[in-house]
Amino acid sequence: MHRIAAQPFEFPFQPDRIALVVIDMQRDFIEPGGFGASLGNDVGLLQAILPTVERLLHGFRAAGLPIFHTRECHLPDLSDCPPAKRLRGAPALRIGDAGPMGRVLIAGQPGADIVPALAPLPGEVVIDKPGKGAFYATALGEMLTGLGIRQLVFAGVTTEVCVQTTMREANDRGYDCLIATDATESYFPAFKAAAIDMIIAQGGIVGWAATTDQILEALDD
Ligand code: TIU
Repeated sequence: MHRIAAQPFEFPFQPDRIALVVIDMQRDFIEPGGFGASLGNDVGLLQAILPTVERLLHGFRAAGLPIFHTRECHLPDLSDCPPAKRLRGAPALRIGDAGPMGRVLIAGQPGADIVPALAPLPGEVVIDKPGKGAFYATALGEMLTGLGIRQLVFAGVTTEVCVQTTMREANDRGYDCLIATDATESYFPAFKAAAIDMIIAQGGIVGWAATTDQILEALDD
């Protein structure tokens, strides 16, 4: 049995059953002028994890393990965007509005693309999702089942919104879930810390947490 040093205890790593899920590393969340900035957030905080996510991607690629990328985005006619999501609050730009990176959070627009440094390679799956969770209204669950995947390593943004929502969805579906603590980030450092604390509390009520180095060390073995 392979193991990854993790919190709250070692993660029982099964190399033939594990995949990496990189959540929403999109220009709309990470670059100025996108959705994240329109909500009043400092996107600079998120840019800091790009090299770490890249290292994690390289580790999974070198080990020949499956990689899934997600993008939060909507159809151009907004038919998959509930008014409750689009109209809430008073952002500088709403979903679907024209901004400096095209229409905000719309599939096919420059802002919805994954940042160039983390661009998916051929053979890696890209899941477009209308919700915060990657299982809701997508084929992710069926694809993972088809590949026999039972364990998921999570990276991406933001920790307490799309990463945590997806991790909770996966946990309820029976996956062993591990979050890479230095390959995820929030616009709110306290929320990132709290989300990770919540995941590993109560004997790993949602899953495990480990650093990228701890995960890569196990992949190297
Ligand atoms: N991807 C994701 O986390 N979507 C968000 O809207 N996050 C915020 O923190 N706003």
